[in-house]
Amino acid sequence: MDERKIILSGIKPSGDLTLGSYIGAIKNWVELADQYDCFYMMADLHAITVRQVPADLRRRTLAQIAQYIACGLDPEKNTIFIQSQVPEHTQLGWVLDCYTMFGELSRMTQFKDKSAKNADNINAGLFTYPSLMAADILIYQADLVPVGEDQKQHVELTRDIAHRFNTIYGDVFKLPEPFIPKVGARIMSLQTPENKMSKSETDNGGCVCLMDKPEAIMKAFKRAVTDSETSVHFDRENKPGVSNLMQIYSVATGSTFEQIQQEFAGKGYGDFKVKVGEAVVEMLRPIREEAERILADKAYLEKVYREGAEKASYAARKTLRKVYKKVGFVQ
Ligand code: ATP
Ligand code: LTN
Repeated sequence: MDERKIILSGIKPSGDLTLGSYIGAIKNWVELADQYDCFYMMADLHAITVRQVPADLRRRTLAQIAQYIACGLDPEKNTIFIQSQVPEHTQLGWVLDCYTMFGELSRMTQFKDKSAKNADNINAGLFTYPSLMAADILIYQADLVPVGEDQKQHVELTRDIAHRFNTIYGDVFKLPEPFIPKVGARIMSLQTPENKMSKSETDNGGCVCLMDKPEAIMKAFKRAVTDSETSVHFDRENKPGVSNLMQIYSVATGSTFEQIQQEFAGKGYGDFKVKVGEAVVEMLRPIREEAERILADKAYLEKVYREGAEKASYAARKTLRKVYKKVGFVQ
């Protein structure tokens, strides 16, 4: 019997993967992969809470699988799957809808943000998004959910839903913990460093994608917004642009903030921005090259997601059966 602890995480294929999703989430998935039994999904069900072009959604879902693997997730060791191909998620999602309160969902920051940005399409799925996310996590009895800072609130709600259910029916669900990186939990836009770098907002040059070519990456960093001072030091409040670049550089090179401060003491922002760009180019180069190679092999990709869905479904069914029995559905 495999006694290892379990990880579940996922990303919506709502845009091309960004430096933010890599640093905030995927990089940690890769680092944790050896110690846990891991499930990583393409959250396509969650993606349609915002209107998607069907052909783009399909293309991005496949590209995302190639990028997960290229980042270092071995499909032989990790279960990599597409959320919509494991129907148990939606089955449990409905049950959990009935154990999630209107007030709780109304307080979710992501719901408020997305409603403001999509005022013409505030649909029920956008509202109940967190109960489906809770189902994603609880159905595998996950111990740990590695995500960026913005998803912490959803994991906390997942714990509340699980606790509520367990209080009524006994110990059905394990309570999961969020796993949030110390540096890079919230990478900001290079153009508007007050805002999170986000893959559905790639137009203004503030976003770097994993598949961007070196020239595009260098251009984005050279244009990155800083401030009117000249000194490279960490001050998130007053120097959001520079502090963001320091976080990115720290993750890409392994240097501490102090070492970065020393390295650039007396030098201008121009130098600093070029160095950050170069470090990111080198960090992403092997990922892009490997992802392009994998994406060309359609048969391999299909094998990965078919086997992934089978393994995921097998694990998910166990929890779903238990839940159906507990709530009183005829077996
Ligand atoms: P969208 O713009 O469609 O909402 P997104 O760019 O915010 O997408 P998600 O799919 O919501 O990306 O996030 C994928 C994972 O990466 C999540 O765990 C999220 O917390 C993390 N993440 C996303 N953007 C960042 C960021 N800028 N900094 C740190 N982590 C991030
Ligand atoms: N809500 C997440 C994507 C997501 C997820 C999950 C993350 C859907 N289901 C389960 C962790 C665990 C997002 O917007 N990034």
